[in-house]
Amino acid sequence: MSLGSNLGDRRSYLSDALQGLPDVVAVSKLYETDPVGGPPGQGAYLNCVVELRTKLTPRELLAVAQALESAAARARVERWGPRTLDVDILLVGDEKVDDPDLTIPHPRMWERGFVLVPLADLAPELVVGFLDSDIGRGVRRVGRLDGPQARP
Ligand code: A4P
Ligand code: MG
Repeated sequence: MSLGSNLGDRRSYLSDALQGLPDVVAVSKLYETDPVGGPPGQGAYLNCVVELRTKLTPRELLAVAQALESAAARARVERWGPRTLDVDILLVGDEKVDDPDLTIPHPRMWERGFVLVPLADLAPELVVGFLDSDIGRGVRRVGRLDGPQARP
């Protein structure tokens, strides 16, 4: 799963989301990233990617993601606009979901440095062929999130 925030205390929103995710086994480094899409002038994001070992279904994971976003008091004002917290499901094993409200793998993940660079921390084999020389542009490492840094 991918976590992003570009409003308010970004680091706290990500840390709280991490605490609220079940069955976490690994967390990428933390990155500050230039906004992709959305209105001009929005601030930089903090992004990271989290690996779960879970029996939850994709739909149960979506419910978890949306509950975490609500807890962060995220207002859905504008697509791709600034947000306190965005929680996206990137991949669930080899599963494919193509419903109106849920698409897995996340359809835009393969072109996004703010997803692929942190994903490469956890699963470099997944991003082989996608990490071209440009993909890391606008993606800067800024340390780690506080909290448990569990490893598989
Ligand atoms: N949805 C469908 N598939 C999924 C999935 N795999 N994971 C649906 C999570 N949600 C999924 O999302 C809209 C709907 O997508 C949800 O209700 C869910 O049913 P949203 O979070 O309400 O809206 P959004 O995030 O503004 O739109 P969208 O299309 O999800 O945007 P993206 O693609 O997630 O992009 N730039 C940087 N640097 N860092 C970022 O983190 N994030 C975005 C959001 C744009 N630019 C960014 C970043
Ligand atoms: Mg989203």
